[in-house]
Amino acid sequence: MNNYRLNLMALLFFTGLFNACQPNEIKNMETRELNSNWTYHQVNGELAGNAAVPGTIHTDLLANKQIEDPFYRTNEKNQQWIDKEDWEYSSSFQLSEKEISRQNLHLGFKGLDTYADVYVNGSLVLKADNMFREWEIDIKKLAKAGENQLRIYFHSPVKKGLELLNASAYTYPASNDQSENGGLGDQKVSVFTRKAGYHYGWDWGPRFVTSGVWRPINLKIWDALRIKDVFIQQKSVKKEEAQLLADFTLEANEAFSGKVLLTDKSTGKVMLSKQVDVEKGSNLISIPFTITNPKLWWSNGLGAPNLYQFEAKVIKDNEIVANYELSTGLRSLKLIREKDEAGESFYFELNGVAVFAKGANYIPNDNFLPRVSQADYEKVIADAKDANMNMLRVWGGGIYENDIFYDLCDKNGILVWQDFMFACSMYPGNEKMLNSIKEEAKDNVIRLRNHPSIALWCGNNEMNTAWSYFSKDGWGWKELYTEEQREEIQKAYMDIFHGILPDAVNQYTDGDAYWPSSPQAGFEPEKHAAYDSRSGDMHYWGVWHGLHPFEDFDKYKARFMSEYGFQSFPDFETVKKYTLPEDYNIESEVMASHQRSGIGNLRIKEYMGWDYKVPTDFEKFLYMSQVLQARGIKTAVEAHRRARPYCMGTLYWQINDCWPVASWSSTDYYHKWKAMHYMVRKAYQPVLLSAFAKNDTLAIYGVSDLLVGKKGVLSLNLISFKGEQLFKQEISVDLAANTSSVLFTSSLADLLGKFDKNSVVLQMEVREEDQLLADGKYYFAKPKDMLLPEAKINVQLIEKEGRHFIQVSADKLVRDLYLNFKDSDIRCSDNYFDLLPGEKRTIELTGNDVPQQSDLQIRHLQQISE
Ligand code: BMA
Repeated sequence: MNNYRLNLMALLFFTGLFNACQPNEIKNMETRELNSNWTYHQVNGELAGNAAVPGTIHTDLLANKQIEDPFYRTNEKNQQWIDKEDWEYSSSFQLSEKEISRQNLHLGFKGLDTYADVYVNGSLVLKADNMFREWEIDIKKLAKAGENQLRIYFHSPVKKGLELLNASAYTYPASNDQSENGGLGDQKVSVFTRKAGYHYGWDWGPRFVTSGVWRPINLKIWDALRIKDVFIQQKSVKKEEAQLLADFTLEANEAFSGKVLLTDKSTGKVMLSKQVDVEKGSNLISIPFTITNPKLWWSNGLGAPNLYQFEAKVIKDNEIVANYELSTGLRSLKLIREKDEAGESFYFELNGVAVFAKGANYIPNDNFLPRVSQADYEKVIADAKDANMNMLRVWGGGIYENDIFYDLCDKNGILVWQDFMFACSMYPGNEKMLNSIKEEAKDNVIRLRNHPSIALWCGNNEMNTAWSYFSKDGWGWKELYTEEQREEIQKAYMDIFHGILPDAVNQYTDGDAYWPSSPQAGFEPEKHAAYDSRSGDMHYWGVWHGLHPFEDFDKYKARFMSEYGFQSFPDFETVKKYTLPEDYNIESEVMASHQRSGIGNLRIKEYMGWDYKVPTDFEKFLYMSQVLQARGIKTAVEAHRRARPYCMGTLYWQINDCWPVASWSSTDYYHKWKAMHYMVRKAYQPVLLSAFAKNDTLAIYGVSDLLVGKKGVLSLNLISFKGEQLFKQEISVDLAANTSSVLFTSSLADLLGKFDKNSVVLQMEVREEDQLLADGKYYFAKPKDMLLPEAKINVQLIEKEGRHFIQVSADKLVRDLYLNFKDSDIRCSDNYFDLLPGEKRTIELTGNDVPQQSDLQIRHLQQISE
């Protein structure tokens, strides 16, 4: 006998022994993906080809070279016919005799967009009508051994929408539905269909009302019993002990007795084990358990986002009949709304700690969702984390995101403010619609409820403010209706946002917070005052829409700022990807079609003129728009953070883009950081030094999100732009924990002395011993009034152990220095910064291209002239 056979026998022997004491591997549940071998064809036309599942009709047409890139130049315009067609998708799958003899065969659709008739072997098994729902169909009776046909007929969502619109007694407001661009005149059909609102266009997005199997399809095969769902209810979570309740949803073919087990996968420890008897059908079995000294889940900046991996099993006769895996984090997370002198607080408390929420609003990453890759999701969440964020708001005009989004938020300590998918419109409230919404809420709340990152469920975006049923305010919508119609629309609003949705949150979660509409000045629907800063959350659009100056960010501080923003253009490298040189003018047809805010260009120019010189050169204008945006949002973030604990959150609009466009985003469609994202990273650091001048006094605030107080030294250094040190002061300061405090005040006149405010900068630093806690700069004049000297900039490219760096220094102050490597994908670890005279910075360069000195382009404020 050779060694190989000996080893094999030993292996078999030991495996046998092992099996005698351990339950066997699961034989029961088989899940098979049905995402391959799909084709599509145009129902009333010639177009056909191989299809991707998950996918969309637009991306299939693109892959088959039947249309051009929808995002290039103005291609969107001539692709509006696609959403007026019906499309059919077909595939087949094999089943063995053995498989069809199994007790259960279910076809699962994670998402169908949207009006989809599904046929199995020629029989209609489903008429789907809600993109946000999951569907599962019993195909046991229809399935056969050998080949099985699967066919999905997608009705044009636009034609379906028009049918519903025509059948409706009146139209509904939908301010961002770009019906004209879709060739529909003023017929706004989006509100009739449970489909991502932004597919119909938005003020940062094109109109592509696509169709397709947008999430995976699978086939589930099992016998006696399956674990459909496990929910770990967190009854009480404290440092010493977590009291939990595991809810097992078991589906049995017949009455069944067996053992339910929950193990901690990382330690193998059995958390609970119980003999249960279940009945035929669906059974909810709740079993309490505790974990002593749990590893708590913390948000980014406060601690480690510890997660638990659990595995549930049902065991009978030493066989694992069914299993289910899940991940969760243990934490106590509450929305604290308590009456106080001003009104009512609005903040999140995580494990007993008041969290100042720092983050952004988040929109879908593409118009064609299935092509958003895992790497894209990882990048967006990494960008949030790297910018010191701890919260993202999944905004209501997009989608309930894919599981991976929440997995990444869990892993990276990013709290999620989750809107339900309703935005800037009013929706019909007929029975069919309400039932559909009820099922949609159930599907998504159940799917997402184990994620520790979910902090809040919010009913909708801006509907209550816009509609303002109880007051004269609003966006002029209710005035368009008769008394009776108005009552009907209001009833639908109440049914959904004060009925169905909070009921779903109450019924399916362990007490998650619900907030009816963002913004809202109180829970009751009457509290829709848009700029009431005493209670609730606020969307402050006085800056931008209302033409308020950036300085007004300090006047409108709410309890929680859930939206505010300012636009910029993406950088020239990104613009080049969707334009030709002849388009290089912000008013050109192509650039205008990649700017969806009607007032966008005007606003950018107007604000720029207030603070900066407005360049006529195209590339310089793009650069300046980013510098301007960064300045605006810095002003806002600092004002909100200084105002803690009155204000306890700041989420700017918006972190990402769904196509290459001029928008309020801080990272563009290609995940390239704009000036604002670099700035936000600094403004969101755990400790912030923020200088703020009012009347004649300058106050320097120390804002700390750290949970321990710090004793430090604040150094103030007044420097001329040319490099003379004019004045220096060091002060011992107490930086209080988790709050904002004034560290220093002075009259501006005293600080400046005889020096010209247009030629000096105040450099601020706070250190604890050798550790720099924060630094910052304060300028005394508007950028356009500053006497910026001509500076000599030195740059040097360095390669060290395969990594690339650039070292920059200058003899005089350089403002808003932007380093770019032309026609490359090189990213700079820092950019758009001010360089003090004599300061040297080393910046890492990453990307696929090797940085070349000859490609380096340097921009800074001194170069900008009108
Ligand atoms: C907010 C959002 C979006 C919009 C943005 C910019 O109100 O809720 O509807 O894209 O403003 O206008």
